[in-house]
Parts: sequence; structure tokens; C-alpha cells
Amino acid sequence: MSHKPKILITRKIPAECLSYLKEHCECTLWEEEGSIPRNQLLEQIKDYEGLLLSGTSIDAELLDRAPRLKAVSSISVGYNHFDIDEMKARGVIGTHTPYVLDDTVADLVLALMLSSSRRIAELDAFVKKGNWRRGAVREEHLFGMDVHHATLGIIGMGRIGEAIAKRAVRGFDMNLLYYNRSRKPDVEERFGAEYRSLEDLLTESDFVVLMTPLTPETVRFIRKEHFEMMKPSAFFINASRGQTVDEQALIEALRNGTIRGAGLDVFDKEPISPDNPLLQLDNVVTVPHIGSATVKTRNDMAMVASQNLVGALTGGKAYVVPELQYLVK
Ligand code: 8YV
Repeated sequence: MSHKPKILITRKIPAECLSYLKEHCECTLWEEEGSIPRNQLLEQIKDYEGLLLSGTSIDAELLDRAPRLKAVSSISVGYNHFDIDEMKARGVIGTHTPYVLDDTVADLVLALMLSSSRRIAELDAFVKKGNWRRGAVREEHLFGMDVHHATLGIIGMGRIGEAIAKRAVRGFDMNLLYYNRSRKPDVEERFGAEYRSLEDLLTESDFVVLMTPLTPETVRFIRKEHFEMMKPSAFFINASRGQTVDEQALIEALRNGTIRGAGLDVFDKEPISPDNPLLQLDNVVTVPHIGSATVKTRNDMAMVASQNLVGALTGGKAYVVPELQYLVK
């Protein structure tokens, strides 16, 4: 019988993913709530060739204790928790789950745009507190801002950016601007998107959506001076990673009216601290990093991640992260 690689599954996954993995691998499963605690992972990792996880840091400390490790499969599209240089140094393959979550994350971004500009969360609380009195809705201080026909600026025109563009242009007749490391002629053609410098995008947009991956180049990418370039009527939406923004600068901009509001799925520290000042602001809509969190998409991500792990360990197909693809070629 051929050798079955030993893998550690560090969090619960759907039953069909587990049975698929069991066909191909010798599986050890963390069955308690949440992910395996780091100290236990560090203790156990030495025996395993493969690791299935989400969000756990793959760094020198862990890799030093993992002499057999060949592949790490993350149930996420973002892979900022992979220390790419350390993985390269040891030839450890890292995989992620692109494509399956694009539409789900794009839906959430539209929800954040609508919710912040039409003040859904704030006015939901208003109604539930019993504050809705006759005539209240004629009062301008309760009015919101339109999404349709407004100008949307997307920073980071990857696959998710494109899915947002499609909804914004085809569904809401928005004008589309984008900033990206490289021009995207097909996006310009399909959605009438216009390329802008970061500064011009910030100055012209009614909604600014940050959709860039977190890399050493994008840490604190949006700072005080950038909020100051935005319109006082503009909304800032972030569903990428919290560390791409200077959160303190965002808080100031929201407090002093530099911008009108924000819709946030991601935060500098997650879970967010209950005393974070963002949670005191009426002009911020917050959700707990649920961009990809629908039943179908999370199941699909877990299955893609399971297939990636088997593929990476057996020389089959896998979505290896771009920086490490040379390891499998
Ligand atoms: C993940 C995400 O599910 O895919 C990503 O990069 O941010 C989410 O969709 C989350 O990181 C938990 O794994």
C-alpha cells in the first residue's frame, strides 16, 4: 500500500472534507472549539507532513519544529500569516483558496456600502430603541447618501475587486475608478473603469473600497494624509485586512468629519477590543470579519483547501500561493 502522508487538521472542517482527506492522508483532527492553541501545535507539529489551517502564523518558530513539513494549506485566500521567506528557505509549499469566495466577499462589500451610506445599522438601532416618531423620517439628520450613480474607487483590482466592480456598475450604475499596481485593460473595457493615481482616486470617489492584500508594501497603506484627500461626504470600506489602514487615523477622520462614514469587516486587532473607539461611532458599520462567511462559501473553501493539501503532498493540482509556485514547477 502506498504511503499516506500524515496531516494535522487544526480546526473543525465539514464532514465531506474530512472523508476526502481520510482517503488520501493519515489524519489527526483537532476536535475542540476554535483552532488548536499555538503551544499544542508547536508540540505536535514535528510528526506531520501537511497542515490544514486558517490564520495560524507559519513562521520560523513553527517551521523549526516541523522537520517533516512539506505543505501548509490555508482555508483563506489571504496568506499574510505565511512567512514566505521562511517557507522558501525550507521548501515548504503554501496553498490558499482563490476564486471560490470572490462573489461572497463582493456581496459583503456592497452590503457595507449600502449599510453605511443608508445608515441601516444606525437606524435599525433607532427603530428598536423606540425613537421612531411620526414625521421623524422627514428630518434631514436621518437622511443618507445614494449609492447608485455615485463614484466608486476600488484600491486593489484583483478578482474580488472585479466582482465588486461588476455589481457596482451593472447593478448600481456607479462610475468606477481604480488604482492597482498594474493597469487592467479588460476591467476598463468591461466596466468602463478609469485608472487613477491613488491621490486622484481618493479625491474623486464617493466610496473608497480597499481590497488590497496585506503584504510588507501595504502595511498602513492608507493613512491620515489619505483620509484628508477624501471628500467629507465620502465613505471608506475595508474588507481586506485591518493592518492595511492606520486605524487611529481612520478613527480621527470619522470623529472630526474628515470623511462621512465607514463600513469595516476587518480591524487592526481581531477580535476587536470592546473599548476600541470605533465601536462608539454612529457613522461606522462593523462586522466581525465575515467577508467569506456564508455556509456554501466556507464549505467550498474548506474543500478547496483539502484538495490543495492532497495535491501539494502528492504532486497533484493545488492553488499554491504565487511566491511559492516555483517549488512545484
Ligand atoms: C478567511 C479571509 O476565511 O480568505 C480570507 O483571506 O479573510 C477569510 O475569508 C478568514 O481569514 C478565516 O480563515
